[in-house]
Amino acid sequence: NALRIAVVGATGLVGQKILEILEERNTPVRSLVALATEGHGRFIEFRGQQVPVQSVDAAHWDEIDVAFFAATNDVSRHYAPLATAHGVTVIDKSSYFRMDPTVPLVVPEVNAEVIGDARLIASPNCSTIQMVVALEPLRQRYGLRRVIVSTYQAVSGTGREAMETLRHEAAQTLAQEPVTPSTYPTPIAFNVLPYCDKFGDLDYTGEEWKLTRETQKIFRLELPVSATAVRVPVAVSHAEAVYVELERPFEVDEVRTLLREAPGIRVVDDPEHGIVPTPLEAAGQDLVFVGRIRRDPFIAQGLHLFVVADNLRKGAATNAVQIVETLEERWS
Ligand code: 2RA
Repeated sequence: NALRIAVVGATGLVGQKILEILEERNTPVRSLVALATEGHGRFIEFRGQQVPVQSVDAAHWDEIDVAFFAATNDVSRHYAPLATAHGVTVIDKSSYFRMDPTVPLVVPEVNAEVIGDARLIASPNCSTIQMVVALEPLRQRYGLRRVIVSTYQAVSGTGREAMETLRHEAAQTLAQEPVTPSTYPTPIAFNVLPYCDKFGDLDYTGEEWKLTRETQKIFRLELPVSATAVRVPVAVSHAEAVYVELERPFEVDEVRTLLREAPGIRVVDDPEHGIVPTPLEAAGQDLVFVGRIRRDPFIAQGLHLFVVADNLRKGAATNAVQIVETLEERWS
C-alpha cells in the first residue's frame, strides 16, 4: 500500500533531505507532490523524475495520504490543520505544534507508542532528538535526575544562506580581507556565537527552552534540563556536551555496553586513540554518535557524554521518515 506523499517546503534544506531519504530507504511512494509557498513553477528531482513544485495553496489534500511539513511555523500553522481536515497524516518539523498537548512529539526510538491514531505528529528540534536518543537507554536503566547540556550547533540549522555565509566569511578571513558578517551579528567563521535563536524567559533562548520543554514532554518527566545553545563554524551536524545525573548507581563500562546495544546509537569511545564522535564523521549518517563517556569526578551519579548527529538527517528528515515508517507498520 504505497503512499501518496506531499513534501511542503520541498525546495528547502530539510525538504530536499526528506526526498533524498525517501529515495535511500525505498519508502513505498505511489505519488509525490512537491509544495512550497514560493518557488512554484520550479522542478525538483525524485527517483529520476522531474517533479514540478506547486503552490501549497493549490494542494489537493484529499489526494494525499502523508504530508511532511518542512517549512516555517506560519506555513504549518496555516496549512497543517487544513491537510488533517482532509484526512492527511501530517509529520510536522516546525516547532509550532510541538508543545500542543493534543499533538504527539515523537522520536521513534524513544516514544513511538504516543503516536496513537493522531493525524498531526510533531518531530522535535534537532538538538532535542539526538539528546533523547542518547539518554533514553539511561532513563530506562538508571532513571534521570537532571541534565545540563551545552550544544555546538552547525550553521545548517539556520539554513542554506548561513552555510554560504560560513564559506564566504572563512574565505575572507583566510584571504585576510575584512569579514562582513551577514547571517549572524558577528562573524561565525573562526568564531563561536554563545546563543542560537531569540532570547526568552530567564535570558535563555528559544533553542535552549526547546531542549528543556521538548525533552520533558518526550520523557513525560518534570526533568530539570539546563541548556546553553551555541553556534559554531561547522556546516552540518550538531554536537552536545551532555551532563546527566542518574537516579541509580552505574559502572561506566556497563553504560558503554548499554549504549552500544541501544537503537539508533553508535558508541565511538576510545579517546586515547582519537576515536571520538565528530560532526564530520556524523554528517550524512542517520545514527546518533556517542563518546567521551565518563563519570563525573565529584558527583556520585554524574555522567558525561558527547553526542553528535547530522542535524538535517536524524535531526529532522530521517526522524520524520522514521515516523512514517512506524505508521506504515501499523497501517499494513
Ligand atoms: C537551529 N535547531 O539549529 C535550530 C533550527 N533548525 O538553528
